[in-house]
Amino acid sequence: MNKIIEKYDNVDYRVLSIESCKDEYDKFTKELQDRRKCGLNNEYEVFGDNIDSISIKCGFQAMTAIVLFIPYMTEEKIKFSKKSNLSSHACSIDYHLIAKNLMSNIVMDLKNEYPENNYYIQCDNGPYNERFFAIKSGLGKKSTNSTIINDVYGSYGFIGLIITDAMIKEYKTQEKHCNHCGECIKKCPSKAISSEGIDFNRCISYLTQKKKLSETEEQLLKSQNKIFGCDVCQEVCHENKNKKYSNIEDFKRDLLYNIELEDIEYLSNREFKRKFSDRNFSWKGKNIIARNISIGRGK
Ligand code: B12
Repeated sequence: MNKIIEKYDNVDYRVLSIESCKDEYDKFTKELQDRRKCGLNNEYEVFGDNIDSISIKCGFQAMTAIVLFIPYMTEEKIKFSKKSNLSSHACSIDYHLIAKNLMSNIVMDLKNEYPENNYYIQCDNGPYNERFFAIKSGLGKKSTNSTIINDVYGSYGFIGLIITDAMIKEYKTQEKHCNHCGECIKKCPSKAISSEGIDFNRCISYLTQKKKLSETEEQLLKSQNKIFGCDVCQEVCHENKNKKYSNIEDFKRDLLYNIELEDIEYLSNREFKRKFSDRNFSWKGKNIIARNISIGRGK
């Protein structure tokens, strides 16, 4: 099994037995549900189903999670990050497509070795909380700003899950935490981060996606001039210094750093979605992206 994934040398990975973390996962998701009942969640959070109910939806009993760290930062992107109005996770073609492609290839290889088994892949969209598995498997450190920090690539990576009913030997490393230096707390433009963690309802990344903004939220967006996503807490993080760049070709090609109003104002929403169909921000639609550009320009 390890040989199969090691073939993909541009990613890091761990293998986790679902049984070994099921109770903790179910406890964690119960807490998510309770927060939701109190209205403390936001609309994009994963729902908080427990392992068994996810298994029922997927149609097989989850036994093993192969947890992948898929790095996306490149030398070129980091140079442009300050001048770009898209965050670095949105400059390449849509990471959902890149991750799905990569994981489908791994699953094809796994099927050759374990043909009888079932596989489910997830990157971002789906019922599982991905950071939980990344932390529990030791794939990355849990950090004050919430991002998962991988030892090799830092925090600039997507998490992918391959869930299967195959029993695969665990490969995990020690659970770790960042050193709480407090730099992300100090530098977060919206003061969303504290030693307790992050209040996502204040996070700039969330505000770039939120439908209706208050006057104060608009001011916050204006100060950053980002139209989709935010990278400040990762940019200031010491753990991201001297880390390896991504070698995945798909993250290096067709880079897009800025969208201006002139590029989109004459497009209908449908045309906007078609024009940017291979970008992860297209699902937000033209109006929200145009609104964010206008806010950045001071209207
Ligand atoms: C919704 C969402 C958002 C929302 C946040 C809303 C929220 N409340 O989380 C918004 C739009 C703000 C957002 C922003 C970003 N996101 Co986002 N997001 C998600 C999504 C779809 C669900 C997250 C969720 O349910 N959160 C609920 C909270 C409670 O959990 P969490 O923060 O994900 O993870 C924590 C718990 O696991 C927790 N925990 C709590 N109790 C316990 C108990 C135990 C035992 C353990 C082990 C852990 C644990 O520790 C984790 C870290 O704090 C995930 C993908 C997924 N399906 O999981 C991507 C995901 C978390 N996002 C991702 C990314 C890349 C981003 C951005 C960097 C994008 C950008 N540049 O703007 C920012 C980062 C902001 C930040 N500082 O974290 C990546 C993270 C990769 C990484 N290296 O960490 C993910 C995993 C997507 C992916 N497939 O790669 N995101």
